[in-house]
Amino acid sequence: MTRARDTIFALSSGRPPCAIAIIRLSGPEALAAARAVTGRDLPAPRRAALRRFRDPATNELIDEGLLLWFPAAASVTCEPLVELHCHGSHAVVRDLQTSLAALPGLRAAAAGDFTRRAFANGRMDLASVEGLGDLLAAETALQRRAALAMMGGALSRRIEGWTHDLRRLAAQVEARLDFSDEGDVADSAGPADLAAPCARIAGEIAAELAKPSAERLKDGVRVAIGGPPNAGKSTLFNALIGRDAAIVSPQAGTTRDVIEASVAIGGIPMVIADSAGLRETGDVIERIGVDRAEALLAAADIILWLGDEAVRPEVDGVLLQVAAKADLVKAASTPALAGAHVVSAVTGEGMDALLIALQQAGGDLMPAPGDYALSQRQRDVLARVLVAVREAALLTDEVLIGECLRMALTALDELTGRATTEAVLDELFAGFCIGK
Ligand SMILES: Nc1nc2c(ncn2[C@@H]2O[C@H](COP(=O)(O)OP(=O)(O)OP(=O)(O)O)[C@@H](O)[C@H]2O)c(=O)[nH]1
Ligand SMILES: [Mg+2]
Repeated sequence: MTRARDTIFALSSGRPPCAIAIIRLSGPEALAAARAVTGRDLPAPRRAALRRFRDPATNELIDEGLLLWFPAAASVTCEPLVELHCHGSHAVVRDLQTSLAALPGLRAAAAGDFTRRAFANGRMDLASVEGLGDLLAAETALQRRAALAMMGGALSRRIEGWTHDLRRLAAQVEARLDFSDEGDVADSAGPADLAAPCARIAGEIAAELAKPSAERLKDGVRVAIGGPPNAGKSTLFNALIGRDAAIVSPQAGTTRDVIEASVAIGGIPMVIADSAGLRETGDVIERIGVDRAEALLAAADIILWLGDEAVRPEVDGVLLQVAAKADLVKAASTPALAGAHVVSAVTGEGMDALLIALQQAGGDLMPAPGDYALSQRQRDVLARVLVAVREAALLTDEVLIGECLRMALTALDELTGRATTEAVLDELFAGFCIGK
C-alpha cells in the first residue's frame, strides 16, 4: 500500500473547544516532525514530557503541552507514533496542524487511516477493527460490552478455530487425492470420516448465525402492538413510551399510520410501534393502515397481542398475550385469557409485570454477557461458509469436497480480512472518524 509510506496526522480527541486536545502522528517522519515542532530531542519512549510547540517555519510559539511517543514495535499502527497533548482551542489545534502539514512527508489523515494502518500492518484483524468501530459508536452499556468482546478477538478466535480445522480437513483431502493418483488406493478412510467433522463445524456456524444480530443491538428490539380496533393499543403504546404520541378515541379505527417510538426498557433498546386495529373494512385509507399493521406484526421481534387468542396472527416473533382495559373487564375471570398479562394502561394495573415480561423477551434477543453480535456483513459471509461446509459434509466426491472446503476457507478469510477486497475495506474504514 503506497499510502502507508507517508506520515499522517489528525486531531484524535474531541472537537474543540475543549480542555485538552490530542494530535496524533503516525509514519516514518513522525519522530522527525515531533523534533521539528519542539526544537528538542525526544523524551524516552512512552514517557510524557513537557514541551513547547512551535511553528518550525517561523519559530513562533503555538502552545505548550505534553509530548509522548511510541516506537513502531509498541504502537497501535506498527509505525512510530507521536501524541501531542495541547490545549483544546480552535487556534492551537488549527495552527499546530497547519505547521505539521507544511513538514515534508506529512499529510492530514483521512477517516480511519490510523486503524487502517493497524490492520494493514497486522496489529488488528478485520473482526477486531469492526469491534473497535462498534465501540466508538456504542451508546448503551449492552452495545459497549458486545463491541469489547468483538474487539478483544472473541469472534477472531472462533474463526481461527474453524480455519484451523477446515485446513486440516482440506489437507487430508489433498493427501488422499495425491495418493489415489499413484493408483494405490487404500480406501479404508473414505469421505465418511470427513462428513462428521464438517457437520460439527456446520453446526457451530449455524449456532453462531442463530445468535442475536448487531442490528438488533444497535437499532433496538422491534415491539409491535397488535389487535382489533378499539382494543386499547394506542393507550398502551402511550403508557409504554411515557407520552401521548398516539391519538386515543372511543371510535374504532382511530389509528391508521404506524407510529414508532424508541425507549429503553430495563436497559434494553426497543422500538415500540402502534398501528391500525386489524379488521375487514371498506374504508380505503383504513385498509392501507391494516395492511401496514399486518406487515409490522410480521416483522416484529415481540408482539403485544391485545386480540383474542383464537385470532392470533401467525408470525415469527415472540407473542405476549395481553388482556387490556383490566379496570373495565375482569379479564382474569375469563378462562380464554388465563396466562395473559392483565393490564390497564389507564390505572397502571399490571404494567410493571408487563414491562418485566418485555424486558425478559427483549433480553433474549440481546447478546449474552461477554458475547458479541454479528453485523450483516459478517452474517452474510458466515452464511456462505455454512453452505460450503454443509455441502462438503454431504458430498462423496473428494475433488468436490476439496473445492467446498477451499470456498469455506476463502470466505472465513474475508471475515478476518486476510482476503477482503479494497472496496469492502474502503467502506469499513470510511465509517470511522478522522483521527482513529
Ligand atoms: N377504562 C379504560 N379505558 C381504556 C383503556 N385502554 C383504552 N381505553 C379506552 O378505549 C378506547 C379505545 O382506546 P385506543 O387506545 O384508542 O384503542 P386502539 O386499539 O388504539 O383503537 P384503534 O386505533 O381504533 O385501533 C378509548 O376510549 C380509550 O380511552 C383502559 O385500560 N381502561
Ligand atoms: Mg389506536
